[in-house]
Amino acid sequence: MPATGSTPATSARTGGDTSAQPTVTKKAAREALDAAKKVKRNQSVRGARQVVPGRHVAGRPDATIALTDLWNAKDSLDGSNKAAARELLARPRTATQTCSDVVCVHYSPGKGGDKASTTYANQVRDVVTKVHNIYVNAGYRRPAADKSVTPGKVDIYLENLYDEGYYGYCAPETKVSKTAATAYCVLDNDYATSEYGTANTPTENLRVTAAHEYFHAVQFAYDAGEDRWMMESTATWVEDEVYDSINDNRQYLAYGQLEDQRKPLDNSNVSNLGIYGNWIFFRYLSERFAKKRGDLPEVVLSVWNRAPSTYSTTAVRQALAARGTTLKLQYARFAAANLAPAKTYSEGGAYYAPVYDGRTALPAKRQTVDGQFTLKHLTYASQRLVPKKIGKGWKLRIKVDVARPNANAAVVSVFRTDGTRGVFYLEPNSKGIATKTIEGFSSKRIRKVEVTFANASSNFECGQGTAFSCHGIASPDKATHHWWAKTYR
Ligand SMILES: [Ca+2]
Ligand SMILES: [Ca+2]
Ligand SMILES: [Ca+2]
Repeated sequence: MPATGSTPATSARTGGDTSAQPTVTKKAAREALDAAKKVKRNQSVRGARQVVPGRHVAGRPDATIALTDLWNAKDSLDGSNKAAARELLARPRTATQTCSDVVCVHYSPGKGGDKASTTYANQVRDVVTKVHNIYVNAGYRRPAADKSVTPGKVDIYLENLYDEGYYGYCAPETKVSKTAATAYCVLDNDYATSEYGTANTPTENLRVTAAHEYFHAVQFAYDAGEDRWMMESTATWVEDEVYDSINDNRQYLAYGQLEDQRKPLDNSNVSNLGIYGNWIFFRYLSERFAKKRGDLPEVVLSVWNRAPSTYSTTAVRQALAARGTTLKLQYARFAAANLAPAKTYSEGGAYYAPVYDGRTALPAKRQTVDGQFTLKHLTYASQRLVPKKIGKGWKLRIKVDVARPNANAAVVSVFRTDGTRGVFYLEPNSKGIATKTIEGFSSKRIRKVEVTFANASSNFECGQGTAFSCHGIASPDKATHHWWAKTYR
């Protein structure tokens, strides 16, 4: 145990206030400083390194995350380290500004280096103003504006960010409540195709970056210390809500639970691109609970409204409870949805092909096969059962033993050869047992049956130094589920 570390192990079960930031240890604070230095001083990008499409460079920490971590840790640094943190968190210096009624764009006019054209600065002002208005009209808090530079307006700086390897970032600046902070943002001075490639036009890169980064500025007005996975996945989610036709966020799907369902949804490790890829979870909720406020689905707002008083997973759970449902049910249905993205998501035809964990072919004979999955919190797994040359008159009986059924669930999906699909959410008894019989289990009629288990455990012992919700340990975490499949007639 670190000598200076205090661990407020607040259990979510108590319903207590779990928003208070754990005191950052000196060691963790120095690590945050080193990470931020690495991020801000990388000068080797140009010519030597490709900037991948997206808001970060692959394999390096995201600038917003690194600076937010440093901001949260800065009070635990001393002496020269504190001064270094201040410098890293400082705003860029620019010559002039152009303002709308809500934001100011600061830039140095001209060409070359960090300079930007006045035409481009005006375009940035208009794009960010539009994004700001979409968020505010959708019910979100305005980013907390500073009181000094341009009182009441949010400041955006233009620099040649490509030199640092980024598309953009926002940094928290001044604490305005127990959890909220003001913010300023930095965007590239031109998004030139010679720097960022031709996958998107410069305007498209500006738009999705502004939507993503400005959402971080909004988030800081709720809780600048919120769990990273929720910060990044909702910021990546919102890109496609604001600019539906750019679709840049699809590139991250391979890293989220659509493809990697055994890595917990709330894994906030910065080297894990799943923090972006799990935007698919919020997309699922947005399509399932489609009610909009302004131009955006209200369910994600409902989650962020709860962020100041609790941590990510509990905020999601509470937002779903307010909709008369449970995280357990929705997480299990999300798991089943991901087996058939083209059938469940409005843009699912363009997503990745679904994956499964086990496949068993069942020939035409009386038999019982079985298996088990051990799942960590907020993960799922699926067993595929395929009829092999089975004619008429056969049935399939599935039995499951769901461990800890208060937080774990099983879903059976029947994929028919006519392209239709039946999804059956099983209701286990007090011992966790449930069954489902599929009549007419023939090769002609059934393409496959998927038995999916989901572990929606979402209680945490906070402040344990992990990369999960509230830096905590899920309690309970692992659950082992069994399944049996019997063919008979
Ligand atoms: Ca540039
Ligand atoms: Ca889209
Ligand atoms: Ca929080």
